[in-house]
Amino acid sequence: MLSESSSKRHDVPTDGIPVVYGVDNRFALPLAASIESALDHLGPDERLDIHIVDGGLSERNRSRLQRSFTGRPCRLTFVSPGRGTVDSLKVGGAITVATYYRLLIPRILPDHANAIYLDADVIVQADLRALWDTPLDDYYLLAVQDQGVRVISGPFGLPNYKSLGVPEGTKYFNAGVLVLNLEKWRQEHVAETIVDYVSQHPQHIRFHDQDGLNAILWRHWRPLDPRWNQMAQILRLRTADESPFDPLTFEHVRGNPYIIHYSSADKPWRAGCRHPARGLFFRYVDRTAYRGFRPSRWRTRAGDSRDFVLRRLRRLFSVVRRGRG
Ligand SMILES: [Mn+2]
Repeated sequence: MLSESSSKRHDVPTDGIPVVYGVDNRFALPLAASIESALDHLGPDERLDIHIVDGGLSERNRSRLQRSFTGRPCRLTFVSPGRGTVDSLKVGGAITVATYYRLLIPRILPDHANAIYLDADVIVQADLRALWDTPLDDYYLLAVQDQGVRVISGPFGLPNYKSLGVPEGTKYFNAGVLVLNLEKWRQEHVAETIVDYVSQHPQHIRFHDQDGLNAILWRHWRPLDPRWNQMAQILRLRTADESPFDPLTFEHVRGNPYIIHYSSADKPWRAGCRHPARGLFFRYVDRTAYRGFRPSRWRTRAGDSRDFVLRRLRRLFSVVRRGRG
């Protein structure tokens, strides 16, 4: 039996498969590489309808992105995050406010039943149509089990898992690649619930909205084929036993990923990156308007200020809480 949401999903793509990214200005270049990689693997009759939640792209970066994909089978729409639903969400380190843009997607795409969300630090190596066609049924989202944290009750999981009623051994998912059931999110006010959780439990938050997503949706997501989100953490393991996967799956995820997620702090666009797929990243960069870019030490430091992030966050999310009804 086909559920309502999964049958509707196939009707949407007159504009293409909806894919949402959330970025600030520092992620313009990886975003270009990510889109290029997705188009490179898209089937001949497919299109991508790309929505970029724009948390401060410069005019120059917006036009470079447009220029990179003019005449390609995609449409780029820049969306302002507008006013959010919280007044204080925790950020820090290299994490930017853009991580929370995932939670705005149900509102940003009010007419869509479903959408794909991708972090800008991913390179796609398969046709996104296959991800799009994975049935959602009544789940709130599809995701891949995290290859670092692994379980909610484990180290770096949710320290308060017991009070949340989460059983030992419950999988923790990574939020870098998601298929979202937007209808259910809107019906059940999932974004608002997560925002409330994150703002009420700052002491338990280590991975930002991803912790909130896991705390609220631990019973309501379905695992994807883990090849859809190869995390940097799995590349450091020696055997399948150290991973969440059986030996065959372990080899598939490592050797034949559908999406490569530069999920550690070791990013190809920063100096000194040692990720084995850093070369692939620049192959895609060189097919966009950013061609020729290579990181230098000087560039890596620019704009990494936590104060900057906090300022943006406050501005973005402060007003709407009051306006919530
Ligand atoms: Mn990421």
